[in-house]
Amino acid sequence: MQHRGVTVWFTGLSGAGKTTISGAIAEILQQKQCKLEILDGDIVRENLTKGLGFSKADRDENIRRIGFVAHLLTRNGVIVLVSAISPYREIRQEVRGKIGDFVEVYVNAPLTVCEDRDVKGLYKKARAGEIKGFTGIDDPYEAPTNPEIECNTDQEDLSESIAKVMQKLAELGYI
Ligand code: GGZ
Ligand code: DAT
Repeated sequence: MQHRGVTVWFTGLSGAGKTTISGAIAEILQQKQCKLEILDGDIVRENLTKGLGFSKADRDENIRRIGFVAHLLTRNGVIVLVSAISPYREIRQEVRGKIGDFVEVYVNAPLTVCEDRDVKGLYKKARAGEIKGFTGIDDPYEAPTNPEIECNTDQEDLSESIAKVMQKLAELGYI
């Protein structure tokens, strides 16, 4: 399939569904022979941003580096799927401005739902005080004010979330 380069940026709380939705989108795009790359916070933090923690400065640096790589790929025609909590609005806006071809997906589920899911058991640890500065518990999350797409993963199933993203990418002329 012919397509343009774009960064699709999934932001939201831990456990909201960023990795699940972006992984499913990646599978669909791969089947269509699209050029794509996944930059997932978890993986990126093991190499590109290894050593960074979760202070505001470190999170912003994490996002800036991910944004830099996403920009390089995007301008070479790749569809880049980024999944990172990216809790601060200002740095998301900065990255958007640099990349240009940028589609923000707010993966939105209430904290209580994310906490019930507790995919990796980290909320339990955060509540027990074993992890400090956990997003949503004792660290902020600034929701996007005007995302291109919002997936309410507590109310819609995965196929609906996928459809929203695919439809918007088509509508914007990227695929
Ligand atoms: C938030 C944390 C923290 C703290 C470890 N706060 O569910 P996960 O495990 O896979 O997603 C979280 C991931 C967040 O990394 P990001 O690079 O996406 O964060 S940011 O965009 O804010 O830079 C979680 C785990 O790392 N994790 N400690 N204190 N999430
Ligand atoms: P994140 O990458 O945001 O930390 P995840 O993808 O690892 O989150 O976990 C999300 C969990 O929520 C996973 O167990 C699947 C579930 N889920 C339920 N409905 C969903 C939907 N519509 N979209 C994505 N995930 C959903």
